[in-house]
Amino acid sequence: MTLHSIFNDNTGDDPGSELEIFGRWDVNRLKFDPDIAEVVSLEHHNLWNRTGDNSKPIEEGDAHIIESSVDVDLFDGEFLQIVGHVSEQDDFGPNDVLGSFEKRLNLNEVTTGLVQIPQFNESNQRVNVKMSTRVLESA
Ligand SMILES: [Ca+2]
Ligand SMILES: [Ca+2]
Ligand SMILES: [Ca+2]
Repeated sequence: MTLHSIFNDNTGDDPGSELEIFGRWDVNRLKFDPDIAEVVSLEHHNLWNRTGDNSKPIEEGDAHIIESSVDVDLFDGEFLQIVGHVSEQDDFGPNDVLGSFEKRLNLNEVTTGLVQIPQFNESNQRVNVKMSTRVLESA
């Protein structure tokens, strides 16, 4: 899995030409444990993590390049979970929550290509998160 970039599609009503972006993106390997009837986490990887006081200014039309990758060995009966959220820092008031994303894929649902992530948007402050999966068949 690779988290490629966060693109500022529109600065909207935010002051200046940049959005001040922060948030977090994680990948987990999960399995349903029938003994306790709960989903348990087998592996956890953080791909990106920035707090509001360390936000990344992104000019409208530009992308913040992240290119953070992780290899996960997924087995039958397990799930790959992608969890992320993106917010926008403001000095003059509460920060803007642009959106969050959560997806669970089983072994058959993981394919090579871009992960379909809806555009994040709050008050016309719009960003696109680009992420992809590459499947390497086991020998
Ligand atoms: Ca804002
Ligand atoms: Ca700004
Ligand atoms: Ca701002």
